Amino acid sequence: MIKLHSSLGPNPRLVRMFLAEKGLEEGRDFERVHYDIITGENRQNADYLIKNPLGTIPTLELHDGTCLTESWPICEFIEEQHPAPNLFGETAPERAEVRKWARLFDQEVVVPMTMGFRAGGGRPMFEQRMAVVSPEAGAELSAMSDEKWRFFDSVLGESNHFALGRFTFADLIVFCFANFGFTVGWKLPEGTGNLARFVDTHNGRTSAGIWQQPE
Ligand SMILES: N[C@@H](CCC(=O)N[C@@H](CS)C(=O)NCC(=O)O)C(=O)O
Repeated sequence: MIKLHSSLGPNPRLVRMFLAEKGLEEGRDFERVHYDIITGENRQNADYLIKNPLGTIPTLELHDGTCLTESWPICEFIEEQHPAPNLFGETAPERAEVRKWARLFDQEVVVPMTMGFRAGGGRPMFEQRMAVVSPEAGAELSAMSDEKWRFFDSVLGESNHFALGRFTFADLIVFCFANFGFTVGWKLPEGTGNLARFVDTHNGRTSAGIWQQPE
């Protein structure tokens, strides 16, 4: 059975939600192997570092031992293996649209938000394991990401979908990083009522139950 090396956090949960959206079940279609990232188990386990030299989670380990890393490419792999329901677009222009929003969000929100978190609230956990910026720079990065959350709120408008007028990977990544924020005490920035409605709506998805599960 394929193995998902998983933990707390938005990236493994993004992949788990994606698997759930595809109707793939833990225990039946894949095995989940849990790592305690609070204690840094993922960066101390020599076997895991062979699978993913960066030590980050998730990794998808295939039947033949091939290890795929980085949550977005893992999701694209799953999409190719399990095309229905479609989550990345049916045609090349549709896929470009979905990837455009995912790429913008990944660069403009995920990078500053996660760097800001590691330099602020996440500092005790992260400063021993990677370079983190100063608390002041972290606060600036968090402010930059909040400004981009406002941009995403404005482009969302009255829709609950960033691309193709239906649920896609672009919605999934935004939903997961909002939920990650909530788990670490972050709140949607003021004036982002569209995103609040978007999160409420997608909370109703069966796959979103993953955010309520203890690890
Ligand atoms: N770019 C990677 C990021 C992976 C990542 O940072 N994962 C977090 C969990 S959400 C992690 O491993 N944190 C613990 C650590 O870095 O030691 C991806 O898309 O999968």
